[in-house]
Amino acid sequence: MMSLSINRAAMRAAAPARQYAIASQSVRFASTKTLKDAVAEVVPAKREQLKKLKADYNDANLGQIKLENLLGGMRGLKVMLWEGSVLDSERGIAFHGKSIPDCEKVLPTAQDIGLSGKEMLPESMLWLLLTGQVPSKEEVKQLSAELASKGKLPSYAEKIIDSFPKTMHPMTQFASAVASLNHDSKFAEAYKQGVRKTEYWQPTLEDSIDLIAKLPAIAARIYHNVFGRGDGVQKIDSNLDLIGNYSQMIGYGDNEGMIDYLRLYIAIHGDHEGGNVSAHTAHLVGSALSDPYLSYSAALLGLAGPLHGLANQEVLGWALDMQKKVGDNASESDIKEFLWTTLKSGRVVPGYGHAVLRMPDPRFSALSRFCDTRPELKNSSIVQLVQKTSKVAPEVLKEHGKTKNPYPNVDAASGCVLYEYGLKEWSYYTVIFGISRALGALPQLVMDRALGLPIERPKSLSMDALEELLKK
Ligand code: FAM
Repeated sequence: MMSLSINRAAMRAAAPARQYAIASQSVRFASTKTLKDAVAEVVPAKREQLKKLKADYNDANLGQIKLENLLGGMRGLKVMLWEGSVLDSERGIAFHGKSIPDCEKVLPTAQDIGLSGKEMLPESMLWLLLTGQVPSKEEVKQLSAELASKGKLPSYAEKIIDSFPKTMHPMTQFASAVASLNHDSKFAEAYKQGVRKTEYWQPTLEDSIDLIAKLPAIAARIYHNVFGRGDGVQKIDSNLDLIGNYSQMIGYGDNEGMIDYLRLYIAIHGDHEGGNVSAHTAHLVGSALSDPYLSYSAALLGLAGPLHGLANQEVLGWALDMQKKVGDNASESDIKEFLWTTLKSGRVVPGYGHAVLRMPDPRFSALSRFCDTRPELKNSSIVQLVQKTSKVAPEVLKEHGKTKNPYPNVDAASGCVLYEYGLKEWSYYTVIFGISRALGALPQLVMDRALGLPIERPKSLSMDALEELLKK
């Protein structure tokens, strides 16, 4: 077991007055640091880095703002600080500098913590996103145990979820249930008690870990209530990882392929830098010092839009329509014709295009690689159709001439695997994305509080005001 002692000096610098003591109920293995210890070590260095950036470059120019930026959804404007990941249009996502293949090589897997499964664990990704460091196997095991110990829902939240009509979209239920947990927010309570600004990050981290731990149980309860699947109990096994438990709760505890797929899916959907709608929303709402439950609930509502997270639900419905039309073993020209029918009807091709990427999404490639390693997926007609479409669609979209990125994004692949494994209720797919996005959005909220970032408040202008300004 690795021996990593807590850096006491760093802890003191991070929280000089210790007015808010980090609750120490987390499970601890001898001489392995907890995630909270690791974050406490990182915070002073991050504060120092920000101080130096401000001192050296406060007046530096990061580019011009053109009218097209203002009218075009602020594409390309460098106006947000986001620590967990940076998205390069030609290389794709890097989590603290690590590409998905890099992460696949170094992040601990289920096997590494004594379970079966070869994919990286979301717990490992969470650790990386929060601290910038690759955790040891023991640290991940400990984090898994901590999440399991905090995974049970309070009974008031269960009652709230059970009161939702089955016909309410699962994402609306998800966001509402997450918001309800603010009833127990340690940040909100600490703020009420007058916690110091320098210590905000600590209860923010406590809430974030609590919330990440509870997302699977919320998601599973919604799945059971709406679709009648899973045993409806959301029992948590302290020996399982976050996704092992989630899979158990939704009735997939015996399906090794599905469990490992969910681990990969949830790890790589975790963060996609800060400007996407869900991540940006969490940051924006959090900047008003709304607690992590409220901030992440708002993020989920953004994720529920069809141009963002809901695209994974849209893709599956669209691919099944195509399958009905073109049958199994469809030819390229059948697929092309279907693509053109979609485009000519004025709809977007779901699962294609991206606001930043100008290449096939590496997350799509990672999920495709997973399919290639599993015979049950390799032989699936819907997986084959989706893969074939990914080869044909870029040419069609180029010819169509509108989208700046004709390549598949992550949503092109994610749903067909769930479908093949028997999770066929595609209006639920974005909920799974929603379990994942917390891994990136909440760590940034912790950093926002640690760095003392201000409330977000850009300047807006009316068209009259713009005309007046531009005519000058
Ligand atoms: N099919 C047809 N047209 C598309 C298209 C697609 N897949 N992607 C973009 N376009 C159109 C777009 O609607 C726009 O048309 P107008 O000029 O008529 O408004 C034009 O091409 C230029 O758009 P862009 O600059 O290339 O893309 P944006 O940055 O405006 O939008 C997306 C990015 C992702 C919203 C857009 O590509 C899209 O609607 N894709 C389909 C939905 C989807 O898959 N979303 C999921 C994105 C995913 F990564 C995620 O967030 N989970």
